[in-house]
Amino acid sequence: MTNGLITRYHNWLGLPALTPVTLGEGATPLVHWADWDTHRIWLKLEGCNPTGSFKDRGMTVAVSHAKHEGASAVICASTGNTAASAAAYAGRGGLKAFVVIPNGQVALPKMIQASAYGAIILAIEGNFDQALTAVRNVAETEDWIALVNSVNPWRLRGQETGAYEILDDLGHAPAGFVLPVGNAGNISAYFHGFRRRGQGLPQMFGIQAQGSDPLVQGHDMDDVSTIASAIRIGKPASAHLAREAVAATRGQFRSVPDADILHAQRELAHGGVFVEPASAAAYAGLKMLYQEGRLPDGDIVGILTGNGLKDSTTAGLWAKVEPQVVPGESLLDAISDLMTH
Ligand code: AN7
Repeated sequence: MTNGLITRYHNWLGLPALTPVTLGEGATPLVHWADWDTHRIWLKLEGCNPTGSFKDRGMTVAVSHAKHEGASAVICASTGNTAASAAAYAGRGGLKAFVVIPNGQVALPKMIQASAYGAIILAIEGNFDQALTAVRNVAETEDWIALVNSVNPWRLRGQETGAYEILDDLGHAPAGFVLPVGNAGNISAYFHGFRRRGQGLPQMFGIQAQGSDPLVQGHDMDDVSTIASAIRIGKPASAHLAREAVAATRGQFRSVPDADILHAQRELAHGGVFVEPASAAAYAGLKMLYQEGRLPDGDIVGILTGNGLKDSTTAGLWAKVEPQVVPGESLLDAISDLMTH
């Protein structure tokens, strides 16, 4: 099925009749990862979306709607993945894309990706939150340019489809739900998605990175630092919705240190699932909650938001990239040796 999310879930999205701008996003794998005692752990591989991250769910809806309304350009602030997704869908829809990044704070592969799709990349001296303020001002002033950050309600509507897919795959709501939180759009969208379908709500756990965890601290942060650059965000735009999601489901916001993020990234990768650090944070959080006995019994879904190739140099901190050079004629000896180690 390559029709994409708008065709599949049109009745749930509340969109007017329009021509979708789609790349066949969604329908990502929900992998049964392991059973931990009374918990059945599922991982949803959002890195399998067309641009390698979950952002494509909201972007197909936001860009389709913007084009339908007559916009000729889209703009977003981004830590990288929104930029790549906006660039791809704008390209597909024939719109111009402007992406505004915090200078020096975005993983190089994401910048290459956005640029390859034809976006214009602008950088501001400051953090993501300042970039978001700047693009909001532009979009409020000019009506030909549509803001496609998750403050755009159509982005959130599109991201709700992740919840629809989980319900369709499992046949019921999971007991627990764990995902990484940066600007807090995704957790808010999943909450609304589960609620809209009326098949029950999971307990929702939002995982942040230590050093960039305003929702755990309970206040906005001006200075943020973490190896997980995608979620290096101090003033989550959808903080109020995210708080409602966690409070209504008796979940929690938690944060994990960078060392645990890298460890989780490695553990996932060795099991065949290569994700970027922000996504590994969710798995680190999942393990922490399990060890604390905090997870409810039954199905637990972890959302792995982005592909590992998105920030491959970070994985290079633990993955050995220098090959062992061996003479061709002694390859078997070398392999036999390595097998016994
Ligand atoms: C891999 O691209 O904010 O809590 O500008 O790229 O909905 O913000 C990315 C966020 C998690 C957090 N995982 O989601 C951006 C941006 C990955 C991400 C998040 C992001 P939200």
